[in-house]
Amino acid sequence: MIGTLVATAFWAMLPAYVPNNAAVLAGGGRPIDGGREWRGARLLGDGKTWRGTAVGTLVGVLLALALNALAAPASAALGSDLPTFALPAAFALAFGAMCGDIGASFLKRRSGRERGAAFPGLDQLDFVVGALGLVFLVDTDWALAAFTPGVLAVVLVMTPVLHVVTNVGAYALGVKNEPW
Ligand code: CTP
Ligand code: K
Ligand code: MG
Repeated sequence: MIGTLVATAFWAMLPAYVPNNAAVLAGGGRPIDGGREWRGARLLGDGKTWRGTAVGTLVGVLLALALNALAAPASAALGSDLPTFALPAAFALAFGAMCGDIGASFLKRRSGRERGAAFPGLDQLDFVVGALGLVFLVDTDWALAAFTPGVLAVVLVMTPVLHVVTNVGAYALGVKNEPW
């Protein structure tokens, strides 16, 4: 039962988990804020770029489409129905995750944190709030069916753990500048 919930939560959130990691690999180029400042600090900072955001979103959507092709055999193996992703839901999960991360950078700059500074709690959940917020807004029926209360609870507990593990891993591999 809990195994099924964890598998479903991981599957449903994968299109939201991967964009931020893809952005780390693809980042660079023009910052979204164009270097603009607001109230004595950068609006977002050099860590939020057009290219990172676009590539991250695209990778998340493509991953959702790949999962759609695997949903039938994966559901059979699990013995439980895994969700498939309609295009609006796929886009909302991926782009919402990127927006949550961008919103967090806005808040970091407002609170005097430089690019790369940690903001415990926000760092681990910004993209979840963005992804779930946008997908419930854009495709409410799909979101209610995929994210039942049990799945939602697992997502909120599992995501911070996965975030810490992937970021420490990416830092150890030299892909990321900070382990958060
Ligand atoms: N990145 C990007 N565009 C985004 C998100 C991330 O280009 N929308 C890339 C940037 O190269 C960024 C790296 O991924 O430096 C790591 O992302 P993140 O940790 O979110 O950014 P930080 O550099 O730590 O900046 P911030 O303090 O604003 O979070
Ligand atoms: K971040
Ligand atoms: Mg960072």
